[in-house]
Amino acid sequence: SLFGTPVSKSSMAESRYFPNPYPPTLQGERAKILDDSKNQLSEEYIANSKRTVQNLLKVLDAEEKRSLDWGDVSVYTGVCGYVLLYIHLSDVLEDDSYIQKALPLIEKAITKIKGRRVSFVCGDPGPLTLGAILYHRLNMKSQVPACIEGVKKMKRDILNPKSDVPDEILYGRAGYLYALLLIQKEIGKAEIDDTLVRSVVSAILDSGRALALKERRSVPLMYQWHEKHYIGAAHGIIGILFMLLQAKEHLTSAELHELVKPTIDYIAKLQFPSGNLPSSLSNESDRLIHWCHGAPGAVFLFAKAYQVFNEKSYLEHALKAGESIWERGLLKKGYGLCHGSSGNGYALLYLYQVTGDSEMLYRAAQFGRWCQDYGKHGCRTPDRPMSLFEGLAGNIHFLADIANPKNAKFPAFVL
Ligand code: GSH
Repeated sequence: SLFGTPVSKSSMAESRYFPNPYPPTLQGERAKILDDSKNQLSEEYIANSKRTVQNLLKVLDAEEKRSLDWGDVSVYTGVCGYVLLYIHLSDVLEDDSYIQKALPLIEKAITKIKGRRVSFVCGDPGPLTLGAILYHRLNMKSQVPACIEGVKKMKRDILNPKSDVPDEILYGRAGYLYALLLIQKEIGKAEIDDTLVRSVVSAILDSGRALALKERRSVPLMYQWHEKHYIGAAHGIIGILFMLLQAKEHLTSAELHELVKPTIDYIAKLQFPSGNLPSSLSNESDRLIHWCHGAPGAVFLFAKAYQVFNEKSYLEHALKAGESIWERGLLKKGYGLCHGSSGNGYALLYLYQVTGDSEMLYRAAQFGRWCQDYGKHGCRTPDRPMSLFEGLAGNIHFLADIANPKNAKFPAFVL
């Protein structure tokens, strides 16, 4: 009715997240999250986190035994998401049994790849790269080259400017670049020739320059996916620029300062007063706060830009993005990495890693506490509830990582 309570835009937006129940600063926080020196997580917090990891792994195990879908071997929602988690657990828990758990999964996954999709997260380079890493670690040396060759073979589409391969992380060139950089880091520089890395970087820059020119943009690089100019980490400019910054040794100084930097500055101008960012250039709404769209991805880009260019304003943009995550980042969508609370927790953790500020560690740890209570908030169940990017496996990855906050890394994204 005329006198009824109007449904305001902000209350619609609010329905996407839970009000953050935790005090915003360390001061006055009674929960024992940080120890007395305030620079480290308390033993109690770490013990809780580790216990939760073990309990949630039992859930994952049972579900995996019941219903493993070999039709999807991707890192994003499929079998290789579990493989990635187990490799991670073998590292952070220093327990080789997880490698043994991953081995039969990767062996079968590699036989199921489809010869399409070029990215680490959604395509063949995921299973192939993880295979190479596992075989390398297990000293099954004869198996490594075929995996790496499989990854290299995909350069054909990547380097062809006429192919319809996009540039973003989830399906495109930046997602392929990640696979190359990961192989170099985990196995050795000799496995992937720097000239290949350079040619992928060039292809990404060429593509961005061409679109900016075609659209007569005032910014040197522009990207689109499915004809939309997405901004976020998964499908957009932020993810592409972040990957380029991680590959900066393969860029010339001119490329870094005259192409990448002005494009970051352009993105920074799009930041809302709240700290969040729009999901695409055509979208004005301050709504999505996920790693895939909005502030969490921007935290990674701005914080990395601060490290690379050493300009304080980037850090300010990153911290502002962090504020919006703190306010609106405990999501009703679930606990996953891509559009859930664990992905948002990783962004807060990255702010801690870049600033060393215990207030940021405190905030990330509160998101960790939320994720320890997985399943208890009445969130919606994702389509692939156990998966790494939508579901439980991502939540476990985050909880296992936060116990060692300086080394934590958002998987398939941060090197
Ligand atoms: N299928 C996904 C799940 O079950 O977890 C949900 C899809 C989803 O949330 N997609 C992200 C998104 O932001 C992009 S990757 N969707 C738009 C929205 O939330 O309005």
